[in-house]
Order: sequence, then structure tokens, then C-alpha cells
Amino acid sequence: MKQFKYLFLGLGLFLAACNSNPDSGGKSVESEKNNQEKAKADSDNEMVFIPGGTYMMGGDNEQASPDELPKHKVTVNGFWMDVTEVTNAQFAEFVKETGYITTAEQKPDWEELKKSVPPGTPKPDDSLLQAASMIFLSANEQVNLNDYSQWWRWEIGANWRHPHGRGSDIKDKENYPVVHISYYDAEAYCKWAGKRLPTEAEWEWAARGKLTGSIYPWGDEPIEKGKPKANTWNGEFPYENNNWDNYFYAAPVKSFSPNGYGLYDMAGNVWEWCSDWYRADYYQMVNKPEGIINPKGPSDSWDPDETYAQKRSMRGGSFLCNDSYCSGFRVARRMKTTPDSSMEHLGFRCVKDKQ
Ligand SMILES: [Ca+2]
Ligand SMILES: [Ca+2]
Repeated sequence: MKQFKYLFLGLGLFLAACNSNPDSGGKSVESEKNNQEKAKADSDNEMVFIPGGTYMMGGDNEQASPDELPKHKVTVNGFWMDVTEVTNAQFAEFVKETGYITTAEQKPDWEELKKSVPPGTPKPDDSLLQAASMIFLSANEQVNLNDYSQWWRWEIGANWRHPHGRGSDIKDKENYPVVHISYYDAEAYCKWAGKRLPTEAEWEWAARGKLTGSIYPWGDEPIEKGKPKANTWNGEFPYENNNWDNYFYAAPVKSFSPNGYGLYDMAGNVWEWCSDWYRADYYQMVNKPEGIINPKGPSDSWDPDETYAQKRSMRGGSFLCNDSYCSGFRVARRMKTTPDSSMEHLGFRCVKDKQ
């Protein structure tokens, strides 16, 4: 059992501290409802143009971890970006049209899975190799912050339609960010929408919201000073959340003020996939006096903590990040996990090239 637990922690765990309701009415009622849902998805499908520019990419304060350094000169071309994380309504539209089935809704393939866990890990029992995803459960007391099993659980039946497991649903949560989305799912959605995932360089440039060298999308004011600025974890993770920002789990998109470009929830709410492979030493590879233009990430992945796993990058932090442990809501903070991972606090937004 212990090995099994480790197996699934290896699946997608990173330092994370840091429906429809079937109508009983006739077809016309159902059709009307579908039209309304589509209209809602369309009206929410808003993008904003992020002008190109040059900036110093990387950590801005003493919280910067080694993979955020050195700060280096990066130029990105202008692009369009979704103003919000992709919502349940938007993702539902995609699924309705394409019949897409997310990674979390499929029985895991052990041959694929074993590439993401320590070599020699034995195959778990078939009863456990079921369609499932990682859900968050708060602890009752202070726990070892290196032991992710204290607050994450591999939950059979958890997926985007059931964010907190089989007993939960997304009824009346059309404008919440879709979660339990793997990299493959995010990529498929963006492609369907005629868009793509942002690079880390684009994401960070956009998150900075016209500010230079600031720690957060709103500037340098600490997260818990002034008014709530993002959906994060207020208190001691993972056992005490005083809900100062009013949301224990995910919040509806646009619940907090946007940044200087009009982008919402670039800090907190849910983590957002980027297109880059993750390498801890990537910034050293691209640190050149003349700078680098439109970096798209390395050609392979390297995470010194789990060298056997190939990981993609994600940005922005989530409702599980607090300042003392994860500080994922800093614009420069990098995070990583394997592309087949799905979790209750992991979603995405898309970008589109200038046309
Ligand atoms: Ca919160
Ligand atoms: Ca976010």
C-alpha cells in the first residue's frame, strides 16, 4: 500500500502547497438550455491582446527558487490571451462537440504510467488502476510538508465533472475554472478552439501586467495586506484556512481584480499549464547578454527531484498556495508535473498568435 501511495504521488505531485443536470423536460427545453449554455460560453470566451516586449524573466525577490534564476533577458512577440482560466461552460462546449474524454476519465495504462514513477515500482493492483484523479483533503493538524499524501488523495471517479470526487458535481459552476485537466486535455481544447497553450515566457510577461520587476501581477503589496487580491490559502497549509479571501476551493473566474492587461486570476485560483517542457536549469541555458526571442522551452525535461519523469511547466499558483510555503502566485514562480497528471487545482487558459 505504501508503494502504491508513492506510485500515485509520483504521478503528478508537485509542491502544491505552495452538467449538467439532466432536464426532465422535452427536447425543446433541452435545446433551449443548450443554446443558453453555448451563449454563456461564447460571451465568456474573451481574449485580450498582450503587446510584445522585452523583459527580465525570473525571480524578483528572496523567495525565488533556483529554477527561477538567473534573471535573463527575454523578448516575446504580441499575442492574444484568454482573460480568464478556461471555465466549465467552455470545456463542456468542447466535450459536447467533440466527445472528448479526459485523461482522468480513462483507465490508466500501466505501460505509460510506469515512465513517471521511480524505476522498479511494482504494478499496483487492478482495483486501483481505475479512472481517477487527485483531490485535495485538508489535514486536521500540522503535517510534514514533504509528505503530499497528507493532503492529496487518488480518488476513483474524480474528474472535471466531479471535481471533489463522485459525490460532487459542477451544477451551477459554469463560470468556475475547469480542473482535473491533463496537459493532453488542455492541448486538445486549445487546438479545438483555434488557440494554443502559452509558453512560460509569454505567460510570465502577461502576468506581469505592464509592471517591471514586480513580485505579483498587482505589484509588490504582500498577498494578505489590503484587500484580497487572489484566491489563495489564507493561514497554515494544509490544516488551517481562515478563508479571508472567501474561497476555500476554486472561485468563479473574475472574482478578483484583473492585472494591468485585464487578465484575471493570473495569481491563484488554479494552476495553468504552459507548453514548455520543464527543465530546472533552462534559464542558465538561455541566459545570454543579447537576450533570447520567443523562447519555447527546452527540448526535454529535467527535474532534479524526479529525474526519471518528463514534466511540463505550469504557472500562477492555486487556492492551495500560501506565502510561506509555495508562493505560487508570484509571477516568476515555476511548477511542473507530468503531462498525464490531473488535479483538483490544475486548469489552463489559451493564447493565440497575432493575426
Ligand atoms: Ca482561498
Ligand atoms: Ca490561475
